[in-house]
Amino acid sequence: MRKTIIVSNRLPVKIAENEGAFTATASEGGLATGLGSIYREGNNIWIGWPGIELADAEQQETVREKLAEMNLLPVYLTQDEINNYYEGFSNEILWPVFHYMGVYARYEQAYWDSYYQVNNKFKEIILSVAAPGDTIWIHDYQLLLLPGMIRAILPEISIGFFQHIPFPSYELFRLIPWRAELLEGMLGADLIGFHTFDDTRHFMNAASRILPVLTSSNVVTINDRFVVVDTFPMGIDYQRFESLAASDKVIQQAHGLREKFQNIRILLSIDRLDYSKGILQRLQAFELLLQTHPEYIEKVGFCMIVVPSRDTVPQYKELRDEIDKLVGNINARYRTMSWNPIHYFYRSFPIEILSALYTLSDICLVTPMRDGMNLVSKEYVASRTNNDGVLVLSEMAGASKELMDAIIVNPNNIGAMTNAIIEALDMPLAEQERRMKSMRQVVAKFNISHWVKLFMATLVEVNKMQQSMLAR
Ligand code: GDG
Repeated sequence: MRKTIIVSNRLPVKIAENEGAFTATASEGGLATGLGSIYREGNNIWIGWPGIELADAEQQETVREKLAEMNLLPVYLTQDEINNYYEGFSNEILWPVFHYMGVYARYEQAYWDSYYQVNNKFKEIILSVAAPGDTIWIHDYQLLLLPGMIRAILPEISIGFFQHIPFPSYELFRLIPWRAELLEGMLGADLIGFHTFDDTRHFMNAASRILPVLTSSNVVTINDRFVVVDTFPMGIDYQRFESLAASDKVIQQAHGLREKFQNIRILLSIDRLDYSKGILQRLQAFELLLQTHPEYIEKVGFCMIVVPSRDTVPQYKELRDEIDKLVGNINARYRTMSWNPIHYFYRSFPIEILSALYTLSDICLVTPMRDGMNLVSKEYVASRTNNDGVLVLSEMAGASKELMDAIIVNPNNIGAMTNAIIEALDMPLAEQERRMKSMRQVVAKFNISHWVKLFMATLVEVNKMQQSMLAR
């Protein structure tokens, strides 16, 4: 029987160890939910790193068996591979360059060697289960070489690749010493997907300038094969956020939190700790609001959640220190005996609390310097079941191409962000409703299952076209 193999760096699972015994719990991210309809079916499977370092072969076997029950197959990584392939090449080269922060990149040969080896390790594990006729869907920037590596062994197999982060302009991408190898790796796929039309265009441009390939609109011809490159903006599990917002538990949570913020308009932001998310600039815009519009003192509260991430990488640690300092300064300067301007949390929360915050916040500030899509913006919209609330959204987030009824800002323009917050605070209810309703329609329609179906159906179409070309 033909099967579909999903591949990503990380498996959608959390493994915990307690006195030598292991438990595996499915994680609930949007991608995991969306792809659940695929990998849980029949003999389909999801391959990736389980997020735990296990050197002991017996322990690896125990966890492998547990994961097999969930249709998951682990790729175990050593500490050295985690350091060089994941934290090194993926997060210290590809992540900054693809987010237009080229100066942060560290082009270490050891990172590249490990990236190549780990992609090859993934290939070996895929080949241990893949058979002709199967479909392989590979996700994201940690595995750019993998489509090409599989294609070299199984020339006929169907491969889709989706990149969740931006693809930068050619002028940035060309900086990477291994740019040609990366493009050749990606072009092993039959279908390559990005969140936005700009990412797609940047990829086509880079391919045509760096490789001896032919490109026309959204097709790349390489070694007599053609590869389709197209735009698939990812959605969220709209139903889940809408029904969470309407659930008793969340309503109670929101009510309890609201009582602590009486007569205060709440601004919310939720991000992973990352320099791409524009956290410092957002704080500066909020500070400018308090400085230039003191009438908002004791009238607004900024609830800022930063989820710990990569904080062993020096730049992330520095960013965290800078956030701590700036929040401390603003709070010390503007707080009163009965009011605190910023409620800053450096930790993650259960989804019910996020949902309660989405439902009770008057304004959501999503102002990344660069973001592939940004799902928080869509989750906020899906949670606004009363159709009120205002989204302030960076034009550098992929989501801004769809959520055009947000207040769109350039996150480098601090004054404009402050003005956007004022516009949001002053926005009449009827205007809020008009905008929110229209955004809710978009997020409801183009949800995660629509995204999964569209990508898979396009892959089938591309394969049919390839076969009919071969038959000619
Ligand atoms: C990459 C791209 C692209 C956050 N805090 C908590 C929590 N979250 C959840 C949110 C949301 C997710 O994490 C974050 O998604 P984003 O899209 O905002 O950002 P990245 O993690 O950087 O994701 C991005 C995405 O891939 C998909 O293609 O949109 O551009 O960078 O779902 O709700 N969840 C829980 N507790 C928290 O404290 N439970």
